[in-house]
Amino acid sequence: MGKNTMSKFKLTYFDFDGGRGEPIRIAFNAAGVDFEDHRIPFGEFMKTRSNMRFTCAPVLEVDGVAVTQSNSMLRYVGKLAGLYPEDDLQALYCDEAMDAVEDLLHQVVQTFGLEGDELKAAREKLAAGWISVFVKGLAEILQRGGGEYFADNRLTVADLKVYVQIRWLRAGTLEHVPTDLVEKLAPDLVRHEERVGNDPIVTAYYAGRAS
Ligand SMILES: N[C@@H](CCC(=O)N[C@@H](CS)C(=O)NCC(=O)O)C(=O)O
Repeated sequence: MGKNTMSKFKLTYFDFDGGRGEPIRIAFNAAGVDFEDHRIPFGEFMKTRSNMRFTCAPVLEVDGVAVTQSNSMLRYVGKLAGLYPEDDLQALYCDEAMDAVEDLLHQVVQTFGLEGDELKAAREKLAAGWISVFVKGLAEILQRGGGEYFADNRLTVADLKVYVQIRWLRAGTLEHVPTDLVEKLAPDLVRHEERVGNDPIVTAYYAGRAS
């Protein structure tokens, strides 16, 4: 069987241009494959999540059949788009970067829902702890890939996943996490964010979103 570009795809995720869903949206666009970009308000998610497998978003439906796990989806859509390495070792490098971002997200979400001094303390601990660990680790594997991309010496879905998260960390969305933390710890990741943000695959996606 070849690449499945004929199915009906529906991606359910939150209504913001980030998180686990965003790299999948960009990859669908890069593949030239139509998909239903089903964006749900957080309140609706909380009401319906008990009906969702693993009670989590995103969910990708392929011809009505639901699939979970964002990195699995990203690999799949990456293959449709030609943005996933065919070489096994390069695929391993690509997967490592994507899974590292997943692990980081699991640490970050522990601080959601906290308030006031408790939030401040948790976020400061997170910034000095897990965020620093992951930012430095990602910079290390970017160097292994040659310094510009994580795998295959070209843009892959790993670059899309890291780009979305570094952009988010630097945008100040995460209260009490300094926006210059990434620049201080890993300037190469900031250059990477700029490189990927200026890639025609990414600019084309956002140009389409704006119109
Ligand atoms: N391993 C899953 C994790 C999914 C996950 O944790 N999704 C988050 C949203 S990004 C979620 O459903 N969060 C709601 C919550 O934990 O309350 C994946 O990669 O898709």
